[in-house]
Amino acid sequence: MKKALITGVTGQDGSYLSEFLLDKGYDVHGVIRRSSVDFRERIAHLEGKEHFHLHYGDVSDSMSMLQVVGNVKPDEIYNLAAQSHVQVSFDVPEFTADVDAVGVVRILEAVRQCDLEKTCRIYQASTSELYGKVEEVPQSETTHFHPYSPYAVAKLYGYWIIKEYREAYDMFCCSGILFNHESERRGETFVTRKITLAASRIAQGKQEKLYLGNLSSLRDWGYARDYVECMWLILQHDKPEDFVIATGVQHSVRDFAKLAFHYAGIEVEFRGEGIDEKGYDLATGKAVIEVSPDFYRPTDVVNLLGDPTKAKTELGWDPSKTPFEELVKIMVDHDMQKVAVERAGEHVKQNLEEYLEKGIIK
Ligand code: NAP
Ligand code: F7E
Repeated sequence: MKKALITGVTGQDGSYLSEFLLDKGYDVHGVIRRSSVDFRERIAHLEGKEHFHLHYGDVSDSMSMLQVVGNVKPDEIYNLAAQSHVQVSFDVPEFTADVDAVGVVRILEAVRQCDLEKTCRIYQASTSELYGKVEEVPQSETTHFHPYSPYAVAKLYGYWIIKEYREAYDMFCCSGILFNHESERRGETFVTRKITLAASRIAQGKQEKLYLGNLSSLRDWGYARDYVECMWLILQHDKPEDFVIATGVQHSVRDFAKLAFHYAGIEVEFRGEGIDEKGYDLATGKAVIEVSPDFYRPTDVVNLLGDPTKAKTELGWDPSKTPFEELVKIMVDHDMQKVAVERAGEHVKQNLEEYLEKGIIK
């Protein structure tokens, strides 16, 4: 039975990758950080399974990484741990560098110190943010990098240190240069999930308006569940190489919002420009989407489109498994249900309080 160690196991990708590897018959080990909140929502359904194990550790703590790697002796490591929010990286640049850049070399060194460098394969979660202020469209494995945020600069170190250890020590370590991938498990402050949750709340009368930043920003959005398969394929390849993982299809934040609101039952039309642009509900005439400069970034990456040809031809991965429209629908359907359940819960609570007050139930 192969052993995989996943850092960032509690995140969006970590949870899907755990499910994928368990299905493949792996013994899966995840690294978790101590938190004041015990409930790990995305992996709660896996905890207690026979081949799913959790270890305390932190990629900013060399000793803990050395201990986990030494105890587990994994065949494969997937380094998904990161401070992954680009806008937040402007607020916590030093922490982002420690985790997203130096964290990578801590793992590589832990593997070497444990004498596993000839047997353990390592996947590094690299990112399309490396292309930043893009120098060509679409972006492929040969496109120049131009990182454009503290997050991207930190990830650039991660990318190069992986390449360095591959060449210096002949280690099987690779980067997947992943373009944005989303899902119903996406963090709620990333733009797609922020939109699908808000559309669901507005449609069910729980929110008035959604405030967004740059509506014209272009992204190549895929489904996270499909992308974890490619992480695994990269480590099964006969030689260690880096791969772009993307769909090859591009949409704006505005397109995403229009479609998400449509699936939530609200037809939106955008009017105006820049900070004055608004999305109007065609049925009521009310503005349901407005622009707020609070969500503008000091530098923003605005034109990402990946070329997945290499992953398609060399790994046999299918970049068009879940088209954009289906991805948006999956997310909206999930969030419409989540909001409906929350509303039902509030209703039950209200009734219960009323009955207690009136002495109908004790
Ligand atoms: P995510 O949901 O934000 O998950 C990040 C994970 O990293 C969480 O499990 C988090 O743990 C963990 N983590 C953060 N700091 C850590 C530390 N110091 N030590 C150990 N674990 C730590 O991110 P994601 O969307 O799943 O992305 C996974 C990886 O792919 C990240 O490296 C991200 O930068 C990269 N990436 C993502 C995308 C995308 O579109 N999703 C695209 C390209 C690359 P807690 O739960 O304890 O916070
Ligand atoms: O922003 C614009 C924003 O925060 C996408 C991470 O997983 O993917 C992710 O980073 C775009 C940007 O993702 C809002 O300015 C407009 O241009 O959803 P996001 P990201 O920055 O692309 C990459 C590949 C990663 O590696 C990262 O880990 O949308 N935008 N209005 C907004 N963004 C947010 N968050 N909130 C808004 O209100």
